[in-house]
Amino acid sequence: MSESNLAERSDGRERLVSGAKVVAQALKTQDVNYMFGIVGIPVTEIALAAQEVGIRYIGMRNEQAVDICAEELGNNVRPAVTLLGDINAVTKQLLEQFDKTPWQYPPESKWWKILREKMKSNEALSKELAFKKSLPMNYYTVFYHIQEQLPRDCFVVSEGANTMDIGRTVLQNYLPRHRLDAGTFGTMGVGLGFAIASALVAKDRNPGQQVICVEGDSAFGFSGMEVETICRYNLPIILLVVNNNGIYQGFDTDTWKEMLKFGDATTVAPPMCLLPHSHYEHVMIAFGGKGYFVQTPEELQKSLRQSLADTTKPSLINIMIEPQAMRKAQDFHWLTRSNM
Ligand SMILES: Cc1ncc(C[n+]2csc(CCOP(=O)(O)OP(=O)(O)O)c2C)c(N)n1
Ligand SMILES: [Mg+2]
Repeated sequence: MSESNLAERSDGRERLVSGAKVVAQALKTQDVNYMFGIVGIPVTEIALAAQEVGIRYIGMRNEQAVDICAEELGNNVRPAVTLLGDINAVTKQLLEQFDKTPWQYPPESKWWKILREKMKSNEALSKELAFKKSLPMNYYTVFYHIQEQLPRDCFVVSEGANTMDIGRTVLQNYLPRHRLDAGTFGTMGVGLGFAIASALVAKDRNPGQQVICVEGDSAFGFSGMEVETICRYNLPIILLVVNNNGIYQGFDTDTWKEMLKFGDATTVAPPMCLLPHSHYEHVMIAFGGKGYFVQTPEELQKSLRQSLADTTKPSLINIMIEPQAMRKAQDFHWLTRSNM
């Protein structure tokens, strides 16, 4: 038994305590209420110990690592100021300082003016694309119709490339800490985990608050099996898979079939192509949730309305879009094309 398993009792004698219990107790002391993981050795022990001290354990199907360390500061663009510390403590210190010396970026500044004009022209351009009647739909049409029905206080979770980037510009969130997405590093696979965490918070603190998780079809593949987790805990999350048959872009069914005449898919299929017309909604149906396959704005509106109304079950809406749909042209070429 290692030394770390020996804890001193109040009477001065030592007693044996498992490492798992020490971890669980330490987490509990830090006010950790939820633990997410995949059991195996030694996580089973830790999970059991955590449950024993009252931490709720959510068994996942995929996991990702998180790192916070000083060496990361400035390893990208050189910042003017770096802050190293616990984010809660640092934010508190900053807010205290702002209270003492209130400061606001002047609303009449040139920077604000340019920003407001840019926002206005972006909005107008996005609307123009959103109102296009052609089928299959484009990203903007899809997001416009989602935005129309989004509850103001919902959690918006998202991941993907075009799906997330364009989604960020159209889907609004009004409350702080209510948008969770793959962020600056764009690591795929985080979406369903974020959605599950949000749904648990909502369930505990604000029953009825909804979680909308917008996934690219590739992004969904990274942790799609978490749909089983969602159904196991019966979390009424609404998953929207924006399906363009690929990573950034894909082929329609006819092109895919034509392409296969030239050889095996491993040699002729572009690496960003995924199987066209995949019925991801069946993943949800397989575990007891509701699944919808939609191809038109009307079908999208109807299925989203039904999903929002039924808070007893999770649902997945598989939204087919134009496989070659792009983001609108940007001022800089490298912003228009997607980067792998
Ligand atoms: C862990 C990880 N692997 C690979 C990538 C590379 N990557 C960036 S975005 C993306 C998926 C984009 O496709 P999709 O989610 O379908 O969104 P779309 O652009 O097609 O709307 C991938 C695989 C990544 N960001 N993270
Ligand atoms: Mg895609």
